[in-house]
Amino acid sequence: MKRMLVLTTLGTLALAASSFASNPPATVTNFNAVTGKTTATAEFQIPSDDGALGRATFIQIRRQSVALNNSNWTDGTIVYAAENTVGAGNWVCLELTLNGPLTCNTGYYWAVRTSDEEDNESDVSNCDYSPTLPCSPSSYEVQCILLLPQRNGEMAPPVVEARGADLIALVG
Ligand SMILES: [Ca+2]
Ligand SMILES: [Ca+2]
Repeated sequence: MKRMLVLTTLGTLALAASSFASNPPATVTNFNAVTGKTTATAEFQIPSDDGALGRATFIQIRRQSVALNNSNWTDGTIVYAAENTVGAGNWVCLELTLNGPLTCNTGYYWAVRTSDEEDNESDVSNCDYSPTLPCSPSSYEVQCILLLPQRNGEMAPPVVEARGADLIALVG
């Protein structure tokens, strides 16, 4: 009787592990783009994956002239796409530089979608409308502030792990 109980427990654990693996990361609900004249940054919390066991391992951010959702996600222009090494729950600040500078004085919608190590894609996040600033010379640009310039003697990655409010620098 005791041996049968052990086998039953192991079988349950194996089943749980395989169903976890196909779960996508949680949906980001606090995505915020910050725009300057021709530059943009994004801040949000890295979502968990498979409950409390993991984190999103890949991040993709897109922009579009209309609100982004699961149905029209691939119509958007990719502005960030990279592996993620930051743990779930941490805030990050990312510079959205893929596909070049933005057009000043233009309406843009922004959203993020993450995936796990098995390419399971999360739902598209909340969509943030952040137009670029006027084209006048006095309009500023934005960039992320690297609060941790060094880590263990090595250059820090281009990602900031901290709460969002202080992460955006105004430039120019
Ligand atoms: Ca997963
Ligand atoms: Ca915004």
